Amino acid sequence: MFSKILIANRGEIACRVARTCRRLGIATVAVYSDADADAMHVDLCDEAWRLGPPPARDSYLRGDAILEAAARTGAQAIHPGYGFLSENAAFARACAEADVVFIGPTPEAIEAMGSKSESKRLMERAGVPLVPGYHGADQSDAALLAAAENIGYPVLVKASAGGGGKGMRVVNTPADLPAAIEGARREAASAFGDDTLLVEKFLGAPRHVELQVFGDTHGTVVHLFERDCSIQRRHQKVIEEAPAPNLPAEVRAALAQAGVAAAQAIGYVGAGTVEFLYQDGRFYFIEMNTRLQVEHPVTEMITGQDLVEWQLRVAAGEPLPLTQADLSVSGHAIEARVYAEDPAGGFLPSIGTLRHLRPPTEGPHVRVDTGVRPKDEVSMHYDPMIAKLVVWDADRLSALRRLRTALERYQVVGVATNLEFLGGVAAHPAFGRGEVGTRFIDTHEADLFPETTAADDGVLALAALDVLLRRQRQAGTLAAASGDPHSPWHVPNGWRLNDDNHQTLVFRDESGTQAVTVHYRPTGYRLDLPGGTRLARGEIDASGDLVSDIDGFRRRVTVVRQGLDLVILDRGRHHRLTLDDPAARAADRDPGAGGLVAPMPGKVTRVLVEAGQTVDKGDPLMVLEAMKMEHTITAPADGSVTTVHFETGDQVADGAPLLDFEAKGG
Ligand code: MV4
Repeated sequence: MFSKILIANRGEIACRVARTCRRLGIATVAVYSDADADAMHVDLCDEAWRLGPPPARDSYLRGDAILEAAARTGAQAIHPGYGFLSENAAFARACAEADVVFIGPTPEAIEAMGSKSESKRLMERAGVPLVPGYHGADQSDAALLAAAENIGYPVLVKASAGGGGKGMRVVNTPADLPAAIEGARREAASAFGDDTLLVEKFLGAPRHVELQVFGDTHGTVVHLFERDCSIQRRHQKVIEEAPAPNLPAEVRAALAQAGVAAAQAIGYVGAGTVEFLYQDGRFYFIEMNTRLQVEHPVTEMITGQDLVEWQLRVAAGEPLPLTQADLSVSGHAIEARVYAEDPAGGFLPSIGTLRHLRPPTEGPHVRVDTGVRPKDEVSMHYDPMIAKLVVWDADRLSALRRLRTALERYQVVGVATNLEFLGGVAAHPAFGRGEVGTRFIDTHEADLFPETTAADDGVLALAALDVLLRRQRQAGTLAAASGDPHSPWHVPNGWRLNDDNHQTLVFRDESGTQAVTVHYRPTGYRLDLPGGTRLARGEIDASGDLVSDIDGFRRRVTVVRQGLDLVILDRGRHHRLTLDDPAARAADRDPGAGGLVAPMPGKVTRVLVEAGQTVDKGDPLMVLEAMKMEHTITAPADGSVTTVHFETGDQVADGAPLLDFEAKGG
């Protein structure tokens, strides 16, 4: 077994490989780009080697730099992970030439499976069922046209060197075929440097079922059962599971036999995935992937095997750890890919800082494979995956229940994510019935992309309660720090002369603004909400969570605040609100002048500081009442108050300078 390996990847898969190496006592070398200098995978490895600037072509795709790192660190083997160089035959060859073990299949197997046409020819010889089609050497228009006639329309034109659906064109009539061939050739030549095409019968609504296979260097090949990867969006897998739901036993057995035959036909070594389409009770080979796939954890969860450990042992020349007879399926596992992307914005990547990041608690039923930590940046340089959330239970419905709960508990603030979208898929009745197919998202689009709705009373009550409790805590802090801690002016209870203590909070979200009038009560707050009145009370606990009691209904929610923005994370929903505070906006409007002005005409209800007092950014300085709302003037930065222009009870005009302020070092 190796004593040190280099992990030629980043993110969650690099962390995942490092975890197995640590468990096996194998030293690890990380490689990183400048964008990943502080990344989690670097910290998880024993050593780290800088590859270069962030772009993958200047870092993680630089085989020469990776091999130099292996030589300089004495790594005996390289684990490529997935993506990057994991299916690059030239890199696998360069490893062999550098006398470094490439943890994966032979360059020949990578090359053979990299060509759809060649892989189909090999599978045909091995008796593996193929989609009816043509994958011959004669690439003339006439040959392809004749093939399409023979197959029957609609047909699918595919690039032989393509993958993941790139360069695929559905053709419904003979008249459309010449242009489709021309376009597919052009695209294949530019994308893959190879314009070889194949023509297949188009399957309208297939399931995507794939078989995990494993071969060792002693000629043994086993399978570790199948995965269903049908829930995809534009060839990007979203949810995967094992075993495939509602697959007849005889199909399952035949598919496994075909997959093993496929791997044996090419003397496959290492972890591999044989991909099939399944439709109308029949399955068809489409391609074989010569890497450890993103979704391998669901196979690990139902077999209890560590596939990276298998890879390391096989690459070190050991026989497969188990025989086929030793392997069996236990329970059901589902994986959801958590991404920093915006479903409402066409699933475009969402770049930003993970201001708040709290995965669900891991255990025997929940696994989180991630490569990011709180405050990390999701950059545009790489795939914006946040984590793979994997759940397991004794059966599919139990696993599904765990998935829904785990998704609800996955908290991410700072970037848009697909968490709510994933929750929608997991909660969809059709998914619950196992009606999975590659057209699932298209079919149920209306359910999966609901209209955004305004914050309801429940959310508004939580937001108001959080604001009030934090103000109460802030006032307490200020009172304690002031010379007169027991002054009634420090009590944030909306006190008014000859009037009920109340104030109004205005919250804004995508749907507009909503007001909450707050009436102070000895035991909490009576809130007048758009839909009625509720009694709210609670506390901010030590972790910063809001422990709320709204009309006796108690629950803990996380509220992440930044300035006037609040994100309420409650049962999987992320409610984004902004506290509309004209005074704060006024301070923002003119923070530099040193003067803090009245955002509108009003009356000074509280003066919380005096001339010469030092304050921190955000500290409340003065409170105005205007439009039946209370507006707190806060310190725009750390600094000190130099002059206070008004006293409690004074009327002030819009724009009147209220206090003079000097920023620290200003
Ligand atoms: C197909 C197909 C329908 N008919 N081939 C091939 C690459 C794979 N990632 C997508 N591929 C497909 N090949 C024939 N003859 C439909 C797809 C396909 C698909 C397959 C599985 C899972 C998701 C998919 C999404 C779009 C298209």
